[in-house]
Amino acid sequence: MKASWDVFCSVVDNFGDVGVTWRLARQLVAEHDLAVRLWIDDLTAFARLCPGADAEAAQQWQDGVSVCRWSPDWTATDCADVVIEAFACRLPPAYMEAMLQRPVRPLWLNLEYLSAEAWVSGCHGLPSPQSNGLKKVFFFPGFLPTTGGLLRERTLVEQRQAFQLDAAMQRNFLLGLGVVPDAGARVISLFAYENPALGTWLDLLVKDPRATHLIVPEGRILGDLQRWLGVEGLRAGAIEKRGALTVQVMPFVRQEDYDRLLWSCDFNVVRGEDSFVRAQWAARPLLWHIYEQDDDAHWAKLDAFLELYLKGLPEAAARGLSGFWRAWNGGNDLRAHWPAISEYEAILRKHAENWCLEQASQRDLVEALVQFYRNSL
Ligand code: TRH
Repeated sequence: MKASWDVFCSVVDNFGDVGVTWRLARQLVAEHDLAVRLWIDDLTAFARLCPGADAEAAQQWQDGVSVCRWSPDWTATDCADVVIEAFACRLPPAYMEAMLQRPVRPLWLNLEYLSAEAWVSGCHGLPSPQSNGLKKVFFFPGFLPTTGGLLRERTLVEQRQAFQLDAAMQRNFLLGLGVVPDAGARVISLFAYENPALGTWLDLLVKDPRATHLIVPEGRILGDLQRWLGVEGLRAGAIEKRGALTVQVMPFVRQEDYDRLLWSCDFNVVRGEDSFVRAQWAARPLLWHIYEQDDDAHWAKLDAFLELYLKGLPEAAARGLSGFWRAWNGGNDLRAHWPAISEYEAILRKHAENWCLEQASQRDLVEALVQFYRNSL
């Protein structure tokens, strides 16, 4: 019999929680043939990433995953062999009771947020005995072999490489989104949180000798973009031209298409956790708009990643990239940093490919989870 896995996801805000768990659940089914239920408390967020989904259904099948609405009034259900509590969401008390009653206790894992900080290696896989007698294990994604690794589908890198070698496929994909960049234009995707300094970068792109086509999925950055453009009611479908810069707003697309968009671009602005990882698999230079934390804990995370990522880059390129990332995340003027990124574009691109291949040579997160379960038996 197939092992059963329950993945619990509480949507705090944005799309990262549901984005990560949906990807994880699909991969458990597709690559390991497991019986997976994904419990989500906000199916409207899920339906944005998986447009065929029903935001009202108590249960539905999507890509072989049983997607279940996690409603506040919990109906008793059997617990699975493996229980994943994503990002420390709290399991329903009745479900925990079922875990306690089970003759063979399930493996209970808390899947943590991604961080490149050094302490992660020391905490990955640590058990935490609970007062009710159950034991929870902390499972940390990460960039080093001493962590749980990153979500990466088995053939992802090959698919991405084939796509990037095929100019017609890229053109057709963009055409399908209604995007037709001018010949030779630099194509950039922009998926970020609010940033009042956005205009300082766009001003440079307007005057750049090279044309830029900026693709902006609908979302939180639109307010700043709108202010800079001096227009109102900016929404999907809008195309605005200012000097050498064309700005195009597009609708949110399904996760697979968002991947292809990242693969099609010369530079990707990404945020949070999942798009940040996907941009690394896209092997193109990127900017990470990190999710801001109240106690400023995100700065340590940003610097820890930069320390790993910048290794091997010429100093001026590394300085340009880290300056751009830090200025962006601080909401500061971006003009001093972009020229180096433009100048070192080819080097940054090669570096991004090397980084992708180095990361892809490590075990992926789902493989690591499945192995962890096997070892626990
Ligand atoms: O939406 P986010 O800002 O999510 C954040 C982070 O995960 C953060 O760490 C967490 O604490 C917070 O949520 C609660 O960014 P993220 O992680 O990149 O998730 C976006 C998801 O949306 C990702 O799976 C990619 C997907 N996506 C699409 O499927 N289509 C699209 O068109 C776009 C722009 C994104």
